Amino acid sequence: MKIKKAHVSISLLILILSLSVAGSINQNFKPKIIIEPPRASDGEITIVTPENKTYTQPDSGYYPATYGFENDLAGSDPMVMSVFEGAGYVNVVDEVGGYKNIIEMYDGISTNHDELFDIFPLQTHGTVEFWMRSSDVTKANQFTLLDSTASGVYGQGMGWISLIVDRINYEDSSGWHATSKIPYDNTWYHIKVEFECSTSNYRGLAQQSYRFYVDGEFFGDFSFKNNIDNITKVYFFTRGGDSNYRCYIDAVAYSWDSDYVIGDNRNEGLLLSYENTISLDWQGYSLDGQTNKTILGNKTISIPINGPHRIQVFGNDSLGTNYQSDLKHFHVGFLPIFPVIPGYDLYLIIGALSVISALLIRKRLKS
Ligand SMILES: [Ca+2]
Ligand SMILES: [Ca+2]
Ligand SMILES: [Ca+2]
Repeated sequence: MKIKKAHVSISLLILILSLSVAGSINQNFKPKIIIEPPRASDGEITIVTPENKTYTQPDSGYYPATYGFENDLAGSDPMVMSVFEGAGYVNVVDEVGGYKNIIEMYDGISTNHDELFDIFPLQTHGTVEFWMRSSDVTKANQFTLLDSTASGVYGQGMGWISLIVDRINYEDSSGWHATSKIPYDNTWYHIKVEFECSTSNYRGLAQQSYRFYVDGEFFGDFSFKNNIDNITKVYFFTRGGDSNYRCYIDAVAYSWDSDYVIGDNRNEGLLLSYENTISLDWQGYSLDGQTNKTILGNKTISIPINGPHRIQVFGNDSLGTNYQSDLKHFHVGFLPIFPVIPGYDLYLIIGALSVISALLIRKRLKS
């Protein structure tokens, strides 16, 4: 009887062990997709992506942002930001270094520069984040935030930040300084700037100060170059005296954009793309039946949580007629990250359990 009991215990032990091992190996589960009936549409708007499938990874090279340039044509100026092409051109290009739909600023002469800029509602504090890359970091690839009195890059502002002479340099109330950060040619950098003009202590910042992060590495806090009480412009620009290089920008995002969550542009998202057969004055989309978000066209959205989702695009024309696409169903099934048990550890565990079992049997047989 005692031997039988020991047998039952060992069998149970092996069963539990087998189930655990099988469970940790079988990670390629496919969750069920719930298909709901689509709403009627006359085909004026047709969603191309997301596709009706399970996404296990994001759309490569598409970063969610306030401005991701997904709706711009290669070779054209961006619709959502302004340009000054004093030294060459500022255009949208399809892809550079794996990043899709980005801005290229080509500076070809040493007597003028290029600018990509945007004017937004006055902010007393906030965060601006984006991706930046240069074909030559010995030459100046610069950006700054300016106030409402500024009419160009030399106007009043926070101070300039520049990738130049193989360093990241910044300007504050006492002049130019070099950080310890060494940038490389043809490398994308994620840059985040936090600023505070007022006394509201935004993210712990003192009045008229800023800080920035490069790929998450912190630099700050620095006093503003000028005593300004608002920020309303962002400028990216090349340098007059430098020439024959390219500066790239993507995924410009603002903390005051109610449709954007700071941090989301560090990771790739899903591309919402669609076609419309009629001209639309207003366009928007709704994810999972949430309130419509206004868009100008194709847009990268942040990855929704694992599970079934539905998305729909709406629009209206100049006569006020409303249109809608069919509902597009898709599934997000990113694989959960399980702690990995290496093979040799597994054999060690099985070996140890076998020894313990053998000892137990011996003990029981003796008693
Ligand atoms: Ca982009
Ligand atoms: Ca252009
Ligand atoms: Ca130049």
